[in-house]
Amino acid sequence: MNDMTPTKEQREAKLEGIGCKRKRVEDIRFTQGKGNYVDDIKMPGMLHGDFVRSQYAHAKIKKIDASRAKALPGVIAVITAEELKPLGLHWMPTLAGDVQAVLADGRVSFQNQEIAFVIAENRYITDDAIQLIDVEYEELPVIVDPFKSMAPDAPVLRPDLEGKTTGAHGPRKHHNHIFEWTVGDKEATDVAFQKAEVTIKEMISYHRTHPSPLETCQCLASFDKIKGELTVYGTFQAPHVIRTVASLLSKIPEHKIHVIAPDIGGGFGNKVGAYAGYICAIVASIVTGQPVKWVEDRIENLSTTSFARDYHMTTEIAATKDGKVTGLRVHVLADHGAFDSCADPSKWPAGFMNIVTGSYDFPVAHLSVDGVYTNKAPGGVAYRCSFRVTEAAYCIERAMDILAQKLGMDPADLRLKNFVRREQFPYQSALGWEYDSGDYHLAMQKAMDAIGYRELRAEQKAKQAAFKRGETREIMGIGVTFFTEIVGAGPSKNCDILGVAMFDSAEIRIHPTGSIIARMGSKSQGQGHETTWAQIIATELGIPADDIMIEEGNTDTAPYGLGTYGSRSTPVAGAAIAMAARKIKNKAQMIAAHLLEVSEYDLEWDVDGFRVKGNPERSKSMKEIAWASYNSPPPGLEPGLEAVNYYDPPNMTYPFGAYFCVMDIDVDTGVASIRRFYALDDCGTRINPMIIEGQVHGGLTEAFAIAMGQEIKYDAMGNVVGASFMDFFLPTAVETPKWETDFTVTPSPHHPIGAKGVGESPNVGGVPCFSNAVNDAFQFLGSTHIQMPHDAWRIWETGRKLGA
Ligand code: PCD
Repeated sequence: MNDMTPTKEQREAKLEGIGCKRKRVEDIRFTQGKGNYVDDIKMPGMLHGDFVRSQYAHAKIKKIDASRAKALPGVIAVITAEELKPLGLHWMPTLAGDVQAVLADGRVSFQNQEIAFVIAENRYITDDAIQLIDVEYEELPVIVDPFKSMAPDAPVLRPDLEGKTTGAHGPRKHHNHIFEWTVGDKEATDVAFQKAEVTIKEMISYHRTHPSPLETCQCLASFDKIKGELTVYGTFQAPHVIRTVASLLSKIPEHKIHVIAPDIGGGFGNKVGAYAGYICAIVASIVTGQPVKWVEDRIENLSTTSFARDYHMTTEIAATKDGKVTGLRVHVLADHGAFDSCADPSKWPAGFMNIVTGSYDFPVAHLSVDGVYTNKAPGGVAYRCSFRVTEAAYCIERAMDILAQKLGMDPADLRLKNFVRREQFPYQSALGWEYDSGDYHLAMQKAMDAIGYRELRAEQKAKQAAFKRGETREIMGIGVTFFTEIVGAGPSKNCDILGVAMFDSAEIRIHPTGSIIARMGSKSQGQGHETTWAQIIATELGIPADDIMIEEGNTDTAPYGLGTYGSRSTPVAGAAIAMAARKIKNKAQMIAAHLLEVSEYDLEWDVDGFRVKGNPERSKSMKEIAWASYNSPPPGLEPGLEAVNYYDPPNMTYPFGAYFCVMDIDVDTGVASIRRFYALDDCGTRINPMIIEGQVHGGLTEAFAIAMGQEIKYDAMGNVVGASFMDFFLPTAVETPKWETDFTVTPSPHHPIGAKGVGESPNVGGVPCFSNAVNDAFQFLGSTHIQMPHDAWRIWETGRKLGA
């Protein structure tokens, strides 16, 4: 060794492995407009398809006359339910065990429902042809209010289910009822409420909203009649699942279907499900023998392909006078729209809503959820959330504030008093989950110190007094939130999609010169997997991240995976990478031992290779081992250096965080300004701190949008109002507050590198934090709960109602 010999730290730094703020490698193409999205793909002879959609929310279809459209030059075909019937494709199964009309079968049940698919030479002709199709309707009574859906005389919204007293998730109580799902100990919870010194009860609604990725949902289907092979490019968060579903529905053997998800411009849960557009494009390509592209526009996206939330949560907490929680009871009325096409693991009709006990040590709890049909778009996607976790977090975090108010206690102190304590982990929750790890008190204390919590409360008190004296028209809110998430679906015993267990996978192949290609079952929509997955391999195998190429999204080459949503990639696919790398490392150790002529047990790992214990001068780097694996493997050992791992996680991971929002509200204009927003996240081992920060910024911006304005509304006739960016609140750089981020690190004990997911956390924790800030501001004027979204109009109205 001499001065030129790099130190261990220098060698480690060169790898750009776990913990490094490595710049995002994919951004080189994204920032130069060189990404390759579905709509960039053009094929010879490609046709375009688009939908005729319903003007009405509920109507019988008496007649569809496409003759004028078919006469238009350039129009190739018009497909309606009648054409799909002989193929058995006019209805499709949903992920939630229901069925959904692909094209309206004699009736429409929500506005903008797909009625006919027009195929033409280009998009312009398709759009002109749509105008020429005459649909004759007979209007039917409409239900938009889920609370009216189960009235005895409510119109039947699903005649196809008439007389069916059981659905996919058990008995149905009414013709518009979908399922009832209950968890927890009802009797013990009732007893806790009977004995309670203090109780609260509030109906907490989480309004209907919708993800809004930059790129809408789209696909390009191409059927090769000679080979009998189907190729589908699409904006798929779960490409393999799409391949399996396409094979089951079309009867085309799965090996003859090639599903490719190229670059994706944001997913946010919107691109998990299977939509009518995919089926129609595939059928159209089979029928015409030409490639057919379908691209949604913005209004179609916001009004049809999968809403989120629409949960109405009647929430009760039982507690002692000094603020110890003793029971939680929640009933949810879930508005699923016209079909139950929630994208949840099969056994979970309300997703992971039973994480609703949150970060608190509730001895008993009970949750019941009733799903109902209405005349709204179907969906129920996890918009930046792990299957209803954000609803659960909103519910408990609002309710804890309401309890604090009733007890006259500080909301942060109430939380500190009821947190699951560090020594209780792994913690068994009253509703059945085993939280893997956490240190809530540490995180909360760090956050309170950082924001200067007690001083802020003093300032707020002074402001309130000044307001009451009429000296100011500004009030101040402090939003406090402490959330626990559940991400990484999921152990196969708990979670499957249409019978496919929710594991994930990685395949790593080292080339002779020591560079790597790794292929994954996950699929980035912007998260930065090409950057971070390489970092995990770099640390595990001692090969620089820059020498590692990550490939996702091509079902012909990638190992089978369940895709990317519910922040599951790091907990599941991320674990598969580490495990595959460790298989390779074991083999590499055998090769190194052979090359160094020592026993494997005499070797130790040192950053980027193996050394002989006690004789550090003798070593073999991974690069040398890679070369040797191809030309001089030990006798009896097969050449090459590669491995595949399918990882079935033993448990989910439970990231958590403490969020604080300081908000100033002008009661005369209803304008709320965010003075500070502080987010502390704990996602265990941090792979790339810069990417995590970006994830938190993005998620907080979406949380801000949802809490402060974003909403999909319907009028009494079932017209969807606000499904365009004119009305749907999408914050730009102008509205977006400045974010302060922070962290603690509590590794997951069961994950190979100790990492938990993080992508959704800021949305899960952010929404209640903004809402708690608004509510906190108005509390001193006698308000207990104000429904979201908190746009300026509603805030102004609240002030007026309270006589401010
Ligand atoms: N990380 C790190 N570390 C840790 C964790 C994590 O570093 N510890 C990172 C990773 O690697 C990546 C990210 O971060 O890169 C994320 O992750 P996660 O959490 O695992 O997740 P994922 O699975 O990957 O993804 C998913 C998510 C979701 S779910 C959503 S909505 C969203 C988020 O993601 N989306 C998006 N984010 C994002 N971003 C972007 N850019 N875009 C998009 O789209 Mo769902 O359910 O679907 O609703």
